[in-house]
Amino acid sequence: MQELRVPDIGDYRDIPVIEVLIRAGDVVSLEQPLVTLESDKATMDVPSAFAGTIREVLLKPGDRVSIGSLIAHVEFDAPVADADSPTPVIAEAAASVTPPPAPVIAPQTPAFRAPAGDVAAGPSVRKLARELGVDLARVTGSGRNARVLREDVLAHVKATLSQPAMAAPSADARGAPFDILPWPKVDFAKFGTVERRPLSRVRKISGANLHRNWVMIPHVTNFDEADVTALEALRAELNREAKHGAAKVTMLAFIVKACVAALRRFPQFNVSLDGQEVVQKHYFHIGFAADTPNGLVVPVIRDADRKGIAEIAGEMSELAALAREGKLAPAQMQGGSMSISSLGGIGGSHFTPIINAPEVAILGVGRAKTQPVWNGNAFDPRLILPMSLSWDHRAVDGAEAGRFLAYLTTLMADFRRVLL
Ligand code: CAO
Repeated sequence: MQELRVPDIGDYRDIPVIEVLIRAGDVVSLEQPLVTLESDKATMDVPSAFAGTIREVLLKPGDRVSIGSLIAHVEFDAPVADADSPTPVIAEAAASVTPPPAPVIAPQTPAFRAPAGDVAAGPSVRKLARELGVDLARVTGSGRNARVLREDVLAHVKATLSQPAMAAPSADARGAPFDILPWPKVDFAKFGTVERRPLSRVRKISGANLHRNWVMIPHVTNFDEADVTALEALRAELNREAKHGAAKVTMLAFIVKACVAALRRFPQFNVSLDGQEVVQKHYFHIGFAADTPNGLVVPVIRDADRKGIAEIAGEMSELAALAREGKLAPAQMQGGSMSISSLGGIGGSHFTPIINAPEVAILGVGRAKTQPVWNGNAFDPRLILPMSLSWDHRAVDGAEAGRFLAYLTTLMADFRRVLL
């Protein structure tokens, strides 16, 4: 049987034990924290110097300890004979804290080390967090080096309480929580000059929506290419013929129309999931991602099935202008059947767009490029449009998605088929 005692902890005397982390019968590993002490400057875990079985615990919360105080009796598996045991680390690694000198009770001196999570916060803040049941790892610190202050804990509690109460988890909220690490706290100024500015309102809203959609929807993305040589020739011709002042006929307007035709043929893509039910839509409203100085918004072209190409192009241009001015009404961004995200005017080929819930599919459009295509006898220069379809695997299956995208590319290659 061995004694586990408090090692040299520097100039500290009569430090309160705030937590006892072991019980008789526990099997502890080397350096496993045994008790947590809290001085007026720091919180420290005392790790075990032995791997073994705890036979008796001689401390309780509230006891005060100094160097040499008995913590527990342990029946050890193997003694530690490492004079170079880890350098002591104190939890409060902030500038105000002086680390204690290296332990002197060699060779079996336990080292002091930061508790898991290693959040920078003072003892009184930790105490407050404990009393309020707040996990400090979840609190955003506003102090120097992201140190958590008293106000941060209170703000966290306030924010949590102001969230809508959940009497019982809904079907959508049930499930295992994500056991993920807290967001890294970095003092960027250590690496160079930086400035901080608040997120725009649009980015806050779109970011929260994108995050939810990314996490909750099982996305799959299919890639394909459409030969739009003939369609581009038609578009150019229509624009040449257009009266002065008429809206430009865009590739995107054709794509909207092709999506309507594909939704008609594959109505399982014109749905939303609502709990245990599928809501089948009999309307054809198509959203399109618009880039604005303040972030991404998705205006919706309503009843695109009843509108012609020129009308769709004109409406898109108006909605995109409203979006850039930040003047879109909420109703102009709701009710989509599916959405299109086009980077065709910017560049790039395939990408994986995030579904705009509660829709179940989104089409990503890349930049068309002239490419040599084998026609059986020779290579033909053809204008090839990259298309990426992300779809919700809860609502549709891979074969259906393959057919949907293949049909879209067929329509784009021969737009007369949209009439069929
Ligand atoms: N392939 C090749 N060229 C294309 C193309 C494509 N798929 N799509 C458009 N172009 C060309 C057009 O021919 C036009 O060229 P000209 O000026 O020489 O005529 C130019 O790109 C601009 O296109 P456009 O006027 O037709 O505009 P658009 O319909 O492509 O885009 C809009 C409108 C609102 C979608 C766009 O302004 C926008 O915001 N795009 C970004 C969308 C976005 O951010 N998506 C990502 C969301 S996920 O973060």
